[in-house]
Amino acid sequence: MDTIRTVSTQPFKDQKPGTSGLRKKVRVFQQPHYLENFVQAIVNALPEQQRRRLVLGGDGRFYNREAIQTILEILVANGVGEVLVGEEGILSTPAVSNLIRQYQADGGIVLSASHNPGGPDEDFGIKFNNASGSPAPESLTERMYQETLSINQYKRLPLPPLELKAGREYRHGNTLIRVLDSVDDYAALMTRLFDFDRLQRAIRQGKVSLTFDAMHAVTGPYARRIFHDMLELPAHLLRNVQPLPDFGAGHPDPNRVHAHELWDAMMADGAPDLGAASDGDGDRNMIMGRNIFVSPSDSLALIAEHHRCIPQFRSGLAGVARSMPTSTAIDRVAKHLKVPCYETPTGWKFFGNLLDAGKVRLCGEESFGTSGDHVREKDGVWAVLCWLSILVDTGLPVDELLLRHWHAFGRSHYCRHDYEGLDAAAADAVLQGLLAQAGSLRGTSCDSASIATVDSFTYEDPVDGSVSRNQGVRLLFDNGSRIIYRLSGTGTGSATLRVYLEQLEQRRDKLALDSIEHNRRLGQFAHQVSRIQALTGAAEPSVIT
Ligand code: G16
Repeated sequence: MDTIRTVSTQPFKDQKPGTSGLRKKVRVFQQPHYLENFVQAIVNALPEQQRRRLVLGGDGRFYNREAIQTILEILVANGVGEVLVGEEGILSTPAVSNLIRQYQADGGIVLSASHNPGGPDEDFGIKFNNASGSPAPESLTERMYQETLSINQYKRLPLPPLELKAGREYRHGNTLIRVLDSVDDYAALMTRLFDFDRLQRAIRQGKVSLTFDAMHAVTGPYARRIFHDMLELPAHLLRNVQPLPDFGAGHPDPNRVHAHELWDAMMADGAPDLGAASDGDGDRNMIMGRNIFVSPSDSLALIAEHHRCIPQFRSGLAGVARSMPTSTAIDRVAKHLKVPCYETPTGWKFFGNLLDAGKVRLCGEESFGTSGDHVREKDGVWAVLCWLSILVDTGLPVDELLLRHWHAFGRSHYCRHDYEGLDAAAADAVLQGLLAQAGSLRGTSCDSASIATVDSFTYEDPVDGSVSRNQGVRLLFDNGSRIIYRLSGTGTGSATLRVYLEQLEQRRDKLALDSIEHNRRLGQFAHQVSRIQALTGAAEPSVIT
């Protein structure tokens, strides 16, 4: 039996977590000491009494298995009391969040680069979730980052390769390692939140049909268990449910570009009532109806509007929350429901305190994330079950639900222009330039609307009072339209500037228009006033969604 080794190391200067943990190319993580340093920094940042029990799992992408073994060796060497690890090292992000809460762990380590591609030349990531199952707040990620800057040693106990089969237990040093089935606890949680008997009956009787695309990512086994085994959805309606380390050479990002197989199926004759896809680690979701795409912002608003169809929310929504760039559709529903709607910066971690304090029960983001107060992560499979419940309860098809919603609340025509592959300093100059010319921008018009406010979004957490500045530059128009500029915090290479466009439409004949087309002029205006081309060289957005 080996003894604990103390390994000398040197800091890496680039281990500052972004929107959602540390994301880098696999080859960066494979450098000697790189992963080890970061894991030791996580441990160092945790007070002694919070090293009692941790959850560990990842989305199964390339390098997941090796990283799990390394992390276990470091956690054992540091005397962590117990580690609950998913079978074969696999857990979806919402499943990790659930296990942390269910087993009252002190936190968890999640391995994923989410919707980014996987493979030896692609992306990997690691993040820490706290005892409530929420991505670590900025105060904690900053502590971890500071640890990475001064680290000079880490501890490691070399272990034989551990067979990670559910039910196995290992005791090494002072640590008990328990291997859990990746799906069991999560599936059990879903049965407590939804009426499975009713959903199953509706599927069996052909009252509702669903096709789900797991994009060769982590939700494959979750979808098989929940949609097929439990809800009896025919197997052929589940697509790409075999998880693969490179996601089948695909890009596990559930949107109209990367989930085109699902998109085409839903736009074809005879499509099922509901189509859905999830991402690499199972926290994002895309929702479609027959011949129609539901924007994530609208999906959030409709779940709020129909929350009584969802057993989890039958007792009411205390409040709701959205990230700042997400459309204001949910604000109008919240007003109608007479519950508060909070506006947070981008990043699921900002919802944690609101959920913990019981101020909100439903949250969502434009970046295909939705979830409730059952976990502290966004939750793809859960969102699909919400939509299934709404369809079964209302008996209405998705397009009709959307139309009725827009008639009642107006429609936020919403889209996002991404400028990828930019130089980071040039991209930042776009934001600084907008703020510098705030005075002259005020009063400038695009069509009949003029800019009323130009500011940089600052968030003060209503629970702990912490303040987060520079969370995006906003151009707010006098008719409610918005242009938001923000730099992505999840990339692993060059900078991406995101420009979010929103126009509220109340005129009935304009409700069903294509949002991308409808926002074209606003997009051109956003491009010109920010001098993107002059500052970055980008003549047009690289992706429009
Ligand atoms: C992560 C966060 C989300 C956030 C998104 C934004 O998503 O978990 O809360 O909305 O990043 O990404 P960006 O900074 O690139 O705009 P995920 O699914 O990548 O973990």
